[in-house]
Amino acid sequence: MTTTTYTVTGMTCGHCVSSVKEEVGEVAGVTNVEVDLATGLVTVGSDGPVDAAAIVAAVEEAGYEVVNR
Ligand SMILES: [Cu+2]
Repeated sequence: MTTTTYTVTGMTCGHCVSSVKEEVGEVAGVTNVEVDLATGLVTVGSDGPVDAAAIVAAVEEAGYEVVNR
């Protein structure tokens, strides 16, 4: 499994975490999503390459922003 980490701003509570997990989890190829609320780190697991732009779009769809795109 490959993991890629993104820094997301704007998440303030467990609901935010759930929203990000849900949206990012729907991106093609994504098998696992871990979110650390305190640091804003979102770790995306996949079995193959995942389109980073799709991850950024999914985070934005949830209402948050990726800092290190
Ligand atoms: Cu929240």
